[in-house]
Amino acid sequence: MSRNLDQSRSLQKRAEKLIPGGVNSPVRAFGSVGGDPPFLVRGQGAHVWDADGNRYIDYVGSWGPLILGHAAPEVIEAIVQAARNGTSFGASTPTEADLAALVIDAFPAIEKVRFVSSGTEATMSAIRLARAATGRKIIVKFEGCYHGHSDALLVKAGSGVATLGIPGSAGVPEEFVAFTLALPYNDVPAVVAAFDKFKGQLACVIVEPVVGNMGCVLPTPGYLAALRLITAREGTLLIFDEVMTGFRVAFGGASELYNIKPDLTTLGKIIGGGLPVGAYGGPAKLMDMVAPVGPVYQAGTLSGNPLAMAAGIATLCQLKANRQGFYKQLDEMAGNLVAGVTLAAKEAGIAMTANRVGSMFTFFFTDRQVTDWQSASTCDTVKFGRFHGALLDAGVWLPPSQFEAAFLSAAHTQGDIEDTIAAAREALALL
Ligand code: KE4
Repeated sequence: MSRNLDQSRSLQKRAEKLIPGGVNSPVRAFGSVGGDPPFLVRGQGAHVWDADGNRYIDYVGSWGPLILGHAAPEVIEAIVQAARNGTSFGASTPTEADLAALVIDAFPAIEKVRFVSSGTEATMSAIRLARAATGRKIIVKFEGCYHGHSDALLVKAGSGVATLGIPGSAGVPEEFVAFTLALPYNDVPAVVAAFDKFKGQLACVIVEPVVGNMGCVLPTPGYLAALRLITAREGTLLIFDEVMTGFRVAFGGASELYNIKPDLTTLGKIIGGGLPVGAYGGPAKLMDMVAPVGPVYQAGTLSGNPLAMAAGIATLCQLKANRQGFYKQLDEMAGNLVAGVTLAAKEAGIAMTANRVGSMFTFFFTDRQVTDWQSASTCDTVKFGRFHGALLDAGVWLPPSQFEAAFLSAAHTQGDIEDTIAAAREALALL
C-alpha cells in the first residue's frame, strides 16, 4: 500500500533550496535507502505522523534520546515549566547540578561531569582532556564506530592494523588525522600490536562499548575487559563513548552491563530527553584539569541550557523510579520483536541475522554474524533499502540505514510489536 507523500515532497523541494540536501543531518536524507523522506510534524508515544497524515510506529526515537517515547507528559511539563522562567541565561542555574547528580549517581566511574550541547562536543572534549592528562598525541578508535564529526575522528580505516589515519571527509587535512589510529573492533591482537608499535605514545582508546553506528554490534566476551587491562597497564585513558548506550542498555549504560570502569565517559541523547545535551565525565582529578579549574579549555554558549536540563532530569527520574522493571520490560518486548522478525525472515528464506542489547537492535541482511565492520559490510544494503521502504508503506519507521541501531521505547505496546512483525512478514515476502 503506497502512501500519499505530496506534502513531504513539496516540503523537501523547498528545504533543498535553503539547506544542503534539505536536511540538517545527512542520514535524514534517506540516501542509503532511497525514496522520499517523510517530513514529520508530530510524535506521541511510539508513533509519529508526517505532513500528509501518515502514521508510523517509530523505531528511530530521534536516534536514541526518546526512550520514554515522543512527548512524554512528564518531559513536556518539565520543559514548559522551565520555559516560563526563560530559555537561557549564560549563567549558572540550579538544575545543572541536579542533572549532574543524577548522572554521577548512575555512573560510578564519574565523579565530575561537564555538560555540552552534542555528543560531538563531548567526545572532542574528552579526547582533548585525555591528550592533556597523558601528554600523548595518538588516539585509537575503531572501524565502524562513530563518535561525532570532529576532525580527528573523521578517519577512514587504515589499510594496515597500525596505519595512522587517512582523512574520512573532505576538508580534513591529513595532518589532523595523523595521530588517529583506526583499528578493527572486537580484535584484541590488533590493539596489542598498536600498543607495541606506538609504545608510550597512545593518549586514549575511544570505543562504543556496544556499537550502534555500524548497526548494533556487541563486544565479544572479554573484549572490553581486555581494553581496560591494556590501557590501564600502558597509562592510556579508556574512553567509553556512551552517547547512545548511556541509560539505554542499562541505567548505568554499558559500564554497568559489563561491569567496566572507563577513565572517561561521554554521554548524550537520553540525558537531554530530546533536547540538545552532551556530557563528558570521569574522576575529579581528571575533570579538574578542565577550564576554569585547569588548563584544558572547553566552553559553550548553551551548555547546561535550563530547558535541556529540565528535559534530562524529567527523563532520568522516570528511568530511575523503576529502573529494574523498566529495563526488564524493554528487554522482553524488544526480544519478542526481534525474534518475530527474524523468524519471518527465516520462513521467507531471506538471509537475516540480528544483534540486540536491551532495546537497541539491528536487522542485518546477511547470513553472517555481524561482529565488526568487515562482517557488517557484507550486508545486502539494497535489500535493506527495499525492506525499509516496504515497512514505511506499512506504517513502520526503521532507521534509514543498514548501519544504524533501532530503538524501542517504553511507549511501544504489544500491539505495536505484533503490527510490526506482521508488516515485516509482508515486506519480506515482497523481497
Ligand atoms: P551528536 O553530535 O550527533 O549529538 O553525537 C555524536 C555521536 C557520538 N557518539 C555516538 C556513539 C553516536 O551515536 C553519536 C551520534 N549518533 C548518530 C546516530 N548514529 C546521530 C544521528 C545523526 O547523525 O543524525
